[in-house]
Amino acid sequence: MKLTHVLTSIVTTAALVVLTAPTASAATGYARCPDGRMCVFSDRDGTGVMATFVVGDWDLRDGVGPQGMNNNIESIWNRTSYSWDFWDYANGGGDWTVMGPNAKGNFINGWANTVTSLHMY
Ligand SMILES: [Ca+2]
Ligand SMILES: [Ca+2]
Repeated sequence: MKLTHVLTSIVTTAALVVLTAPTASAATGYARCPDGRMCVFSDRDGTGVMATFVVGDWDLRDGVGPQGMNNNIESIWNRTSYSWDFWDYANGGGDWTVMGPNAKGNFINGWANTVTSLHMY
């Protein structure tokens, strides 16, 4: 149990360092992702352009919501407590995959740079 407490303390301290960084732009990679959001990234390992979602986006091609992410997502971090669906086509069409709460990582080959819609359920 003591070891568990030590590890928890280390994680908490690290989180505080991020939160007290001088500017938000100092955060890089996955650390940019706010709690309670689905974060998607244009490159692997949380790098590149980041877009965040509260409930999702039925069409990443249109002018509503984040721009430039259609067929351009290579990694994600689900910081919500819900599962999310990701689809190849707009409006929940085509092949789909599910990312559970706290899922974090790179899309495998075949899913990288294919997502056109995503939604929490
Ligand atoms: Ca959109
Ligand atoms: Ca697509």
